[in-house]
Amino acid sequence: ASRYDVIVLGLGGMGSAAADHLAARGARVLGLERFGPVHDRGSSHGGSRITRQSYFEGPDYVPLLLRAYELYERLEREAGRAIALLCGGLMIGRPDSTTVAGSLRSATAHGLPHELLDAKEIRARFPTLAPQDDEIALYEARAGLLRPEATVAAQLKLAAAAGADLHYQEPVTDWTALPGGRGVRVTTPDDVYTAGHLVVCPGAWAPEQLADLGVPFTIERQVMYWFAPVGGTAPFEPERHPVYIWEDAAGTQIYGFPAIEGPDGGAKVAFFRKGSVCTPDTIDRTVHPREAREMAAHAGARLPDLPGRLLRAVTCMYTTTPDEHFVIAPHPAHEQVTVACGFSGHGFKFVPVVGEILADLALTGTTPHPIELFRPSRLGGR
Ligand code: PYC
Repeated sequence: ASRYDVIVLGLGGMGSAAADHLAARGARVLGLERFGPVHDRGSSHGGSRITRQSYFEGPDYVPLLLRAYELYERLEREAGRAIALLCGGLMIGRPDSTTVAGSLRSATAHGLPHELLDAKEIRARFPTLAPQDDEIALYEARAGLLRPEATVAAQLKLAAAAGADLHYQEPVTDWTALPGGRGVRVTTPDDVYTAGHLVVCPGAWAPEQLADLGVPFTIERQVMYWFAPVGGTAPFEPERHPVYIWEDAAGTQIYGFPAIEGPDGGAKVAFFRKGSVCTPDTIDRTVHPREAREMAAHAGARLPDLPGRLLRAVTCMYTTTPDEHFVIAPHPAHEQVTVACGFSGHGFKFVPVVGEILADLALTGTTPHPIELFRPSRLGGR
């Protein structure tokens, strides 16, 4: 058996961030990943994720977002690759919608730069969009997109360069917190490892890896679609097209991106949180024609030129908590274990700050970042 300071379980967005931050601080780190590096079996693939600061999910997230923006810039510099594209973002809906009212609340509480646009102004500035007369938008110039695969690759590269051992195709079959605070023992099909601390970033494998946490996670199958816009991608290019989240009168949200993959790559759009319950083993990876028709109809009612030909559709998973807030905390039953999970479909923009928090918790037992909202006990957990 080999002994490490910290073992990181899972090397998706959050786990690769933890490995990066821990290794950079000089910890002897082992990362264990059930698939290969930068895979498409979990929740960190699909080419793009939205980033934004006027956060409709709650003003408490804003300080973490401001730090995440700094850390994403640092990651780009250190890894020498482009990750963020801040093309601007629109949060669209009726004035009293969660998307608009919640974003405005965060922008106001934190003095974040933003503009409010009425339907006429939206149509004039962004001619691909066709809002209803009673819809408005909060526009944020510093919103945009992040590239998830590039993020994970950059973090793995930096972690390895700082000395982390990263093992792929090696799932954790068991982990045990040793009595008397003597660290942890982690078992895989290949070996048994010990460490002073375990950081668990299980993504959609949370129900099996964190069964004793007592949090009722729901694993949801989600679908991302790429359409070739009618008339070509030019009006959808990021120089003139923002990312958007668009809530209708029934509360259904869609989100989408500019065309970032060249003239043949189309533009991505998806429903936000309209998934079906699954497990990582039972998820249906086939996207069915009726699903694509529903997406095209909903998107086409708002962006009439977007749904031309369907180019591609890919599934991924959300790990959702009952209140859709994250779980980031020391494990309540084991002080030598830290958990980060339940990102509920809105976590990727926080990846490097979560890495920083996990390194703080694993190495010092505490963090200066505000993570009170993310304690598992709020959900009836232990
Ligand atoms: O967190 O901005 C977000 C987001 C949009 C769609 C899914 N997540």
